[in-house]
Amino acid sequence: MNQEKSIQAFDNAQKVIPGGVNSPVRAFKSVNCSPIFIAEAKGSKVKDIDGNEYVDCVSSWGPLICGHAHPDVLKAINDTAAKGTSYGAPTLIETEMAEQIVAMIPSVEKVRMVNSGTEATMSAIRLARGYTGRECIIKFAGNYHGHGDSFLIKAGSGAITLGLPDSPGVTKHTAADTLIADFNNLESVEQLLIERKEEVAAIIVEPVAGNMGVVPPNPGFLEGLRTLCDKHGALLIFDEVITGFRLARGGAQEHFNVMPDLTTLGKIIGGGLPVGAYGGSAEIMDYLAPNGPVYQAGTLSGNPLAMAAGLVILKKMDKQFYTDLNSRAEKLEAGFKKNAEETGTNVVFNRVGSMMTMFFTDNKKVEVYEDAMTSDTDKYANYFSEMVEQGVYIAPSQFECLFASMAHSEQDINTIITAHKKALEKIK
Ligand code: KE4
Repeated sequence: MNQEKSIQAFDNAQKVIPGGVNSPVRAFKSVNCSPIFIAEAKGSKVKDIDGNEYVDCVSSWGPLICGHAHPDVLKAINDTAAKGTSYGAPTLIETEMAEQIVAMIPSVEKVRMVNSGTEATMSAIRLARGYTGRECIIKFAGNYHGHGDSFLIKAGSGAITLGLPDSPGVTKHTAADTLIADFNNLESVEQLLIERKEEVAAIIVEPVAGNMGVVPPNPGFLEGLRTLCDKHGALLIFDEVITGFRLARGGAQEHFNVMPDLTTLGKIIGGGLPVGAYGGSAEIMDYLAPNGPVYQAGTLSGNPLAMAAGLVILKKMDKQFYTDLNSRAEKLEAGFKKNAEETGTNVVFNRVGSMMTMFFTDNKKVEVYEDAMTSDTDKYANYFSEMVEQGVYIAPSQFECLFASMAHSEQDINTIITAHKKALEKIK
């Protein structure tokens, strides 16, 4: 692939943007190549500024579950924008979005819109602390909940990708209130709850980890967290910024039938525009200002454009939607596993619904953070470059997800599987 313009663009960008990017993982550092600058996208394809076209498996890190520049989304944005873009006052479409989320997410009775997943998780733990009167939270090593100070301890996603799981700038007092447990290890959670008796306001978890690569909850893990929270008076927060609306209409909590006290959402809700949300029981949510004492606010929260774009997508999510989406993912899994076997490549492949990760590891399983950390990130970097060379755009990190999307055609699926096999053969 000729990427001269992207290379020059990156050089220019670095003069005025830290690292040349507005989010670290986009710098392609862990895959040892210069980042691709995207010019445009449509459906399942993205095109870079050198004119190269790729089948997209990143979906902007999850939001574009129906593909890029969906005509229905563009129409909704255009029609809404024609009437104005933001008022900083209540609008009917915000109520419509809230009603839609309440109808879809089983545990949510009331919901507050914000502008990113980070804002949603930051606000959810503040609400949990305010509601319980307690100060500590428990998170899991390798889980990523955005870049809020309380979460940049043993964080996943771009933080582990760059080897920065703990960030400077987070004060020791803040870090002291974040306790770290091990994903899929209930004993590690109970030990903290006993040690810090009655200090833990909430446990926040990615119900399916997506930010150390995809790591599903072991049977009983989520149920165990629910039981422990009830026993110790802590709130259970499901961070469904990735899994929400992706695993099912009702997200992971519907998929696994485990109900959290608070749910954080993002990505898919905005149809590609900046949105986050958090919700829960009316009793807990009414602790928020202006009804209650816990403060949270935002100039562009509930922005009409983002509401319009997101509602178009959420309203497409019926039973058939998930049947069709997951059948694409199943075909990818079957093809990837067959390729790995035929090329004799040692991998572990984890998939839940339409989110999946192939770990380059000699491990037989990846069930915990330490398993994911055995991955050969150099091998992943070579694999990434080969896939891009063949016109398939995957996450520039071993510790992220590959997403199937409704825009992936049969031909796209075959293109991805064929490229995958050639890439495995090339990097042997
Ligand atoms: P944002 O603030 O990036 O909208 O959401 C933060 C967030 C919260 N919770 C989960 C489970 C998340 O996955 C994220 C953000 N996801 C990453 C990719 N896995 C965003 C990509 C990036 O940082 O550029």
